[in-house]
This record gives sequence, C-alpha cells and structure tokens, in this order.
Amino acid sequence: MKKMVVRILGFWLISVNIALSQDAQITNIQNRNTFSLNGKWNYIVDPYENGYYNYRYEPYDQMESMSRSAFFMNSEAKGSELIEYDFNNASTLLVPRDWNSQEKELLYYEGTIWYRKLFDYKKKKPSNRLFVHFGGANYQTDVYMDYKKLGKHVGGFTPFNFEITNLLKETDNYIIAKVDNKRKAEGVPTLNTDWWNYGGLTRDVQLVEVPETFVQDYFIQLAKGSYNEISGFVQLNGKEQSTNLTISIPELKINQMVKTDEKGLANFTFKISKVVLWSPENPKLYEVIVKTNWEQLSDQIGFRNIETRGSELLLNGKPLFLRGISIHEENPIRGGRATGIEDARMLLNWAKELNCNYVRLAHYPHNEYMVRLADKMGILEWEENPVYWTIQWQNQETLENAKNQLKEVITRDKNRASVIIWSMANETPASEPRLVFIRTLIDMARSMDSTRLISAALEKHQKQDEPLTMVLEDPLAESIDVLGMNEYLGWYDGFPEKIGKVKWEIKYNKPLIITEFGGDALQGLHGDKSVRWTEEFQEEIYNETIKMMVKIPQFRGVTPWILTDFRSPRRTLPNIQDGWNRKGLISETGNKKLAFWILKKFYDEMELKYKKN
Ligand code: GCB
Repeated sequence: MKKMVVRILGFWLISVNIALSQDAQITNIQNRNTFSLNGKWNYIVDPYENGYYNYRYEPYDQMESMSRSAFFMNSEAKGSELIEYDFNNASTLLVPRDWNSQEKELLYYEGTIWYRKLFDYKKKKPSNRLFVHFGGANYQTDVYMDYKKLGKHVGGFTPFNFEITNLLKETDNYIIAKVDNKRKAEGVPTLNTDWWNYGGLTRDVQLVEVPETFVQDYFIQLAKGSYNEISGFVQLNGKEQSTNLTISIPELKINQMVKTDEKGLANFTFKISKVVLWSPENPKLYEVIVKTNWEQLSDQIGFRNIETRGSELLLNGKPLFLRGISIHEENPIRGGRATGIEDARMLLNWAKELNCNYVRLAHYPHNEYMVRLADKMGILEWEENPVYWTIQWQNQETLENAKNQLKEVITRDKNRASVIIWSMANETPASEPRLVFIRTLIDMARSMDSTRLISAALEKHQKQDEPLTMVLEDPLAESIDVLGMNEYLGWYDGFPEKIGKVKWEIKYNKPLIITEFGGDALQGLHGDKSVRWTEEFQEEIYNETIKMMVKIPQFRGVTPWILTDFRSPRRTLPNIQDGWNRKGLISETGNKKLAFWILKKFYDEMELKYKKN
C-alpha cells in the first residue's frame, strides 16, 4: 500500500509539473542586463524517456532515493549507489545550435535529449529578480533547476522564460532542459513538413537580471494610419504596480509621463512631430527609453505606417512593391539552423544582393537577430506562424498551441518596423473547420496589434473544365488584408511553356503577393532549358513567371521559393537532391544559380518603376 501511495505521489508530482507553463514573456532581452548561458552543455540522448522512468532499480518506499535516478536530479552516485547516468562525464553540445548538425549520429534523431549547464552567478543587487530566458527550443522543453521543475514550453520557434530568483545560489547552480523534438499529429506544425526537424536548444539561453518591479513588455508604435501619434502600452511586473513612468525619445524631444494601473498596465497615446519615417531606403531607428523609479530600459525603434487601399500596398502613404525572397532559418553552408547575428547577416546580405526590400521568413518565426538586423538594414519582413499544410483543425489543444506560438512572436517583434505582415498559415486546404481555426488566430493577432497587415499563403486551383484558368477564391481571403498565393506552374503543374498561357481569376480587390513559385535545379548542372533539374530549366520558370505575374492587376510583391537550397528528408532523389530541396537560388556551397540573376534584373527594373511613380 505504502509503495502504491509513493508511486502515485511521484506520478502526481510529474503530472502537476507538466501542467505548468512558462512565466509571462519578457521582451527586449537584447537591451537588458543579461548573462549568457551559451556554450557547451553536457547532454544525454534519451530515446526511451528513461530520464523520468528508470525508477525500477530503486526501493519504491524511498522517495528521496527514487527520484535521484531521474535525470533532472543531476545526481552523482554516492559510493556504490546505482545511478546510471552522469552529466559530468557526458559529452557536450554547443548552444545555441541544433543537435542534428553537430553529431553525425544525431542527424536524423527525433526524440529527447537532456541538456545540463552548471553556472555561478551573483546578482548585482540582492533585491533584484532573475529569470532564465530561452530564445527558442524545438519542440517541447521541460526545464528544471535545483531538483525543481520550472515549467515547460511547447513550440519550436518562440521565446520563453522562467523566474529563478528563489532558487539561485551564488555557486554550483544547474539548469537541466529536456528537449524533445518528436513530431506529433496534434502539433503545430503537424507530422509532415518540407524542412528538417532540427532539435535542441537552437537559440540563445540567457540569465536576465531585473529590478523587483520591472518593465516586462511595451508596445510603442505609430497609431494605425497616423504620422504624429504614438499609441501603445507599458506592462510592469512586480510589487509596485501603480506608479509613474516616462517614455522618452530624446531625438524627438519627447518625455511623456504615464501612469500604470493596479495591474501594472499603462495604455497611452501621445503626439510627436517631425519624425523621420522608417523605410527600406532610410531605415531610421530612434532611441526610445522607458524609465521607472527602478530601471531605464532602452530600445531602437523605427516608426512607419503600412496599409492597403484597394489593391494598393502603401508604406508611409506611398505605393510599395515588395521585391522579396523566401528564407528558411538555415545556414546551408555550415549546415543546420541559423543562429546568431553572423548567420542572419549572411542570409540578409544575399537578399540585398538580389536587390530585395523584403523577405518572407518561412515557415515559422525565425530568431530575433533576423528581425533586429532587418530593422537596421531596411528590409521589410513577413513573419509566419507554423500552421503548415494540414493541422488538426478541430482539436482545441492544437488551436491553443497555434494561438500561443502566434502570441509569442507578436509579443517579441511588435516594436520592429521591419515587420509589416503577420502570416497565419501556409497552404492549408480549404474546409469549414480550417476557416474557423484560422479566423480565431486572425482575431487574436488583430487584437494584439492593429498596426500590421494580416495575410496567409493560400492555394489556387484550376477552373473546372478550363485547364488554363487559375482561380483564387479561398473564403479566407475575405478575412485577410493581403492575399498570399503559392503557385508552381512549370514545376508541379506542367512545363514552363504552360506559364504564359494561364489566365487568372482573382475576385478580391486586395494586394496580391505571390508567396511562392520556383523549381529545383542542381547548381552546376547545365543543359537545355527543357531538361528538368538543370539551372536552365529553373531559369526558364523564372523568366516565364515574371512575364506572367506582372499582368495580374493586384500583383504587389513576390517571394520566390527560395533563397538557398535547404535540407529536407522528403527530397531523396539520388545525385540531385540527396536530402536537399533544390529550389534555392543559391546552393549549399554558396554558389548562385542562373535564376538568381534573372530575379535580380527584374527587381532592378521594379525598383526603378516604383521610384518613378
Ligand atoms: C510549397 C511549400 C514549401 C515547399 C515547396 C516545395 O508549396 O509551401 O514549404 O518547400 O512547396 O518545394 O515543394
């Protein structure tokens, strides 16, 4: 009986812990007082989930000894005690990085890895609070410190943090993160995607030290449609909820006092004048400071307006054409997920070489470096929720998960001028439950941020009995501001000569972005333009598609698929694909294919055309 009780108690402790989730998200980590936990973490690969369940060697009536064999206890065997793991002598993985690209035997691994980091840390001020912040980890992360579960996070691409103020010692702390990248039918994304399921602590891990009452989050942007009014909020976290604080923009001589309510929230609007608007041509960022009695937090924020009028896309009131490219968060040359600022610079510099003013960050939120750097480089961005292909539309948990991931990326990036579009989903087949699901996401996104545009990459279809007429009539189009559409004429749909013969029926008077088109080419493989997989075949698709697109009246931008070749387990053709999707304009060796230059030429022309207008 006693055994039973202890067993149930143990199980109950685990299940209660699983119900926990992360603390309220802290934003603008980059400008806070942080201590990096990046670098080498010891790790244990645990495909059978023994880290929780190998209690079988223990006497069940000894709770203490029972739990010592759970990996999160970070145990070291005392004498001849039977403990079958040892972080101290375990190998290490680099953080931030996916695990697949670091160890040969982990390339295809999908399952659990336990990471452990030891650290000493002395707070700058005893009354300060301390959080551990993860920039992102794929897919589910359960975090422990000092035998205790801090919480869990679901979703592979957005940040989360936990408070550790009361657990911190000056020396010998450990944090253990159990990261599990198993794909799940009910997950977001679900089982099937066309990209590598990179697992691990893929983004920075940092300690964040803040005052007892601190600025947790804020939204400081031009009000929708306005050029002289800032509107937003500041949210405090801590004991002193109701207080005065100032928002200053020294260059604009702004010093605005606002008062938070009993929940630590201040909503405000105030006037500004003579603001230099942010644009790709002049990506002007202002230093903005939120100052409380306890803290001064700065940020670099650009002010601009993005809106639509009929089928026009307007940036700061002027017609805009989006010269874009789709990007996966991958460094094809090193292999693996893109991580720090250097990877972001490499990808965005390539986009600049194409003369892009815009990128589509597909198919999930990319790391914050991509967004911060785009702000500085003057590159507009589309950010995307990983609602990809099919999802369990009628599963409430799946919906909550998709909402949470979207909420986290909007929370993180809502002050970035570069971000102009929140995309809800990619290529989701039309059905009523899918419509209800995505409309719920749209409502949430609009309630969090009314200043940006909402879109989704929709599917087109062929008109019945008219093989050369393509129709875009997805009812979701009514709920979004900008139409996104993927099409693969000349690749999945006929040969390149079909492209020029196609007529389009798009019944919505809204701006259209062709969110994908393209075809595979093995860099260096040359031949006649009629031969599939050659650079010439891909070049022909680009030539024909460009001629076709410019005739569509609503056409306001394009993000061809894709900047670089990227790894995908779906792509198995020997000697051509070998595990890579070859639709890149740049190979994994960094070489440009012929189609790169076709697109660049088109963008040079479009830039001129829109300058004249
Ligand atoms: C698509 C998907 C993208 C794929 C691409 C392809 O429509 O949105 O994720 O990688 O096609 O190459 O088939």
